[in-house]
This record gives sequence, C-alpha cells and structure tokens, in this order.
Amino acid sequence: MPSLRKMALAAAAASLLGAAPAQAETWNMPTPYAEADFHTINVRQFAKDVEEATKGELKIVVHSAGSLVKHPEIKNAIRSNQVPAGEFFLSLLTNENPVFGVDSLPFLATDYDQAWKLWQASRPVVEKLLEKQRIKVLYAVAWPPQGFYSKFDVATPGDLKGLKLRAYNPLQQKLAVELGMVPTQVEVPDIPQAFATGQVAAMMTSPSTGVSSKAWDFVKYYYDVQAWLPKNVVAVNVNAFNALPKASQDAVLKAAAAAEKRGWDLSKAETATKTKLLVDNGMTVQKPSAELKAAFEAAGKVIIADWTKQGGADAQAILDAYRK
Ligand code: PCA
Repeated sequence: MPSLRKMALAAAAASLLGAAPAQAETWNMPTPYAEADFHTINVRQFAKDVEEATKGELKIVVHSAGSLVKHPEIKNAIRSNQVPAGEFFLSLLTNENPVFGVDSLPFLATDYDQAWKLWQASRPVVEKLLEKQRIKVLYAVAWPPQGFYSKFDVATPGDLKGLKLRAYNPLQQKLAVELGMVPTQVEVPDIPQAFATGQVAAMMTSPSTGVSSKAWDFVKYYYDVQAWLPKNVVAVNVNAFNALPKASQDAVLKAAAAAEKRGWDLSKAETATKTKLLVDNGMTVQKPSAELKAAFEAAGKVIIADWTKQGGADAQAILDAYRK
C-alpha cells in the first residue's frame, strides 16, 4: 500500500475517532495606518493574543498602511470575504449611511467619556447596519480629539476663507465648505505629498496623525480645537467568523474586548504626549481664538442639523440614547 494512502486512511480513522487535529487557519488582515501608529500597535497585540489563545490554530497576519488593500477598499474587501478581517475608519462610510459618521459630528462628543458614551449609544445601530453586509464588528477605538493644522496663522474665521483643507470623510468636507474652505479627500500616507505639492494647506486631525506624518515639515500652526473623536473599527466577515471552531471564535471575541479597552487607554495616554511632540518639533501649538472657536461651533450646528435630517430614525435614536 502506498504510504500516502496509508496516511490518509490513518487520518480518516483518527477523524472518525474525533482525534483529528483542528485545521490551523491563517487570516490576512489589512489595516490603513502605519506600523508606529497606536491603532496598528493595538491590532498587532490583538493578533498575538488570538494566536496565543488558540495555540496557533488561528493566525492573523496584519498588513499595515494599506499595503495589502487600500484604505477606501478595506470595508468592501471584508464584505466580499476577499479578506476575512480588517480595520477601517468608520466615518469613511458616511455616504453609505449618515449613521456611520456620528462620531465625526463637530462638538457632539469632545472628550473620551463623551466619545465612549456615544459609541455605546451608536454601537447597536452600527452593528445592525454592518451585519446586513455580512460584517461583524469586533471593536472600535477612538482617535485623540481632532485639531486644526495650518500653514498660515488662523486668528479669525476670515483667515479660513479659500484655505485648501485635506479632508478624510464627507462630514469634514461639508464642514470645510461651511467655513469657506476648499476640501480635498486625502488618505494619511499621502498627506506629506499633498502639502508638498500645494494641493492642501491645512488639515483637521489628531496629534497622533500630526506626529506620524511629521506635520512640522509642512505646517507651522496647530490649534487644539478638540472638535470630535472619530473611530477606527476592526471587523470580520461573518462567514469567515462562523467557519471558525467555537473555541477560536471565543478567543477572537475575548481578544477583541481586551483590544477595545487597551486601545482607548492608549489613545487617551498619547493625546498629551503627541501634542507635546508637536511643540518639541517647533510648531506653534495654541487654543483657537474665541472667535475662531465660535465659527467652528456655528458650522458644526449646521452639520449636525443636516445629519439628523438625513439620518432619519436611526440617527435620532442614537442622539436620544446619547443624550439620555
Ligand atoms: N487620523 C486619521 C483619522 C483621524 C485621525 O486622527 C486621519 O487623519 O485620516
């Protein structure tokens, strides 16, 4: 008898006896941001936790900085099960459904406690909508509060007029227009190039992304506006998840809960350290003038009113749950 056949028979016999070793699984996981970014560090720890808890039966291979799938395609790649898991910026999906943009509404939730409360209020709706696309949310982590970076000193709302703003989601584009700026959608890896070529002269993002893109190379001013705390979501394809043995599913869920907590802690901790790095690298870091802040807030009110109208019952339910 050929030995291969013998082995196959032995494996079949073992499996009949229930002694077959479970099939080890490898998941490729695309993420949008750079290796040194705290979200990526957190995802890598999540992958490691899963591998350890499943004793190598589920191995998650993280591909950062859009290297496997470009950021705008990550959600659909999970949906089609082209990749079983991935990370993406939730509010990138605002045009699909306004609800996905709730964390990017200006001055609705401006600190970690409020952002967490908003996530609790919105999570059931976000999960329901993504579930329809066969996507299961594992966890979400907030970025530090968003501030305003500019090549030029912006003392008054008038200084914003005509400024070219790098934007990262549709709500930010609207806010820009409301304030008289000109928005262009640019992904994080392309930020330095967009500034270098004069495509943009300002951006609204976290101290984290300011530091990771070395903002001091192309802008001088940072205004600590604390406008909102948008989130990244880590998600899996429902079929891929359901195909895992129960023990692996449990390990994924447990590691995800730990990653969510760790991610929020990391985020909170680095708000101050990354803001200080902006100062250390020679940027002028300041609070926005009262006049500037008032203009941002007034524009924010317009955006929220618009969003509430477009988001319908789901949007209203989130706001009600959040304000309760
Ligand atoms: N950094 C990401 C999303 C929010 C943030 O702070 C970006 O700028 O695209």
